[in-house]
Amino acid sequence: MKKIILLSVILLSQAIFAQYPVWINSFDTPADLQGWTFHDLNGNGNGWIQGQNIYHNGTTLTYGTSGVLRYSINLVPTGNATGFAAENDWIISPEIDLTNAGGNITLAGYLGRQRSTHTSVSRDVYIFVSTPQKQVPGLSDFQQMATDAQNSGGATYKFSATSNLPTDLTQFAESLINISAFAGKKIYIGLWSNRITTGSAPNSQNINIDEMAIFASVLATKEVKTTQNITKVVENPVADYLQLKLNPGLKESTTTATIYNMAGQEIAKENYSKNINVTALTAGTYITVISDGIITERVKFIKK
Ligand SMILES: [Ca+2]
Ligand SMILES: [Ca+2]
Repeated sequence: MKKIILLSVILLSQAIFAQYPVWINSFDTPADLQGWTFHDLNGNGNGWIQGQNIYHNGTTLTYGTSGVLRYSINLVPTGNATGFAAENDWIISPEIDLTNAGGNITLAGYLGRQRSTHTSVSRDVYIFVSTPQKQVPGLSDFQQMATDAQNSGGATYKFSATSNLPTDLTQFAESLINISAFAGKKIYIGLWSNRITTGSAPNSQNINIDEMAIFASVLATKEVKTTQNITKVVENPVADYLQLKLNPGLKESTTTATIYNMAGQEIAKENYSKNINVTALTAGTYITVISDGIITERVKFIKK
């Protein structure tokens, strides 16, 4: 449902562009936060976590059923985290590879609120670009970005939901950020726990993020062709069964194959197997996203 909303928005506004998924993190299980780095700088045991969404059911705070990336100063069923006034917690993503992404690149976030009194749910998004001089950022790089943002009147990139927040607190609002400026780069995303009460979209501390995803209108393939140890289609075009030579880095038992058509619509998703049944597909060109949650690759194939 979420991706359909995203696609409909993009298709309406940019009808001539297909949107390919470049990176998706559902935050559904603890494994979805592998590679992310956590910092609880005020040391109160409260920080960013993967878990169930929190919402107020009218009587009490309770857990929902969605796996989310959550930041909460509220305890379930009641109360506030000790020391929340001095919260200073970061989470930093693993490397997100946009070297094959071009055109219009969109970072989508699906935001949930924890109380109906929270009329704005927003979060500054800090993006570090990997360079040959500094490939992997440190916490201080993100702290500097946050300081620079505060000194210059606000962060450049921001997840924000206000009037589109669903009344049903177990549902999520879509927020889209144009990150086309990062085409061809390798980036890291950092989120802070900071509460900023000024500006048009003040940061709120409590937030449920059901999913984050990056879509691009153009996928280059030159990198794919020149890189060793990468997933390939054994025989293309494909008749009934898509067979892949998997990147050895992928953990086969947890790898999934998600097939998209050239309009960027998800057609099928299944666990990886040696013979992926594609008999139901109509003839044409497709992209399959192969991911074990840590490594994600995209392979184009033609169905006969
Ligand atoms: Ca903390
Ligand atoms: Ca989720």
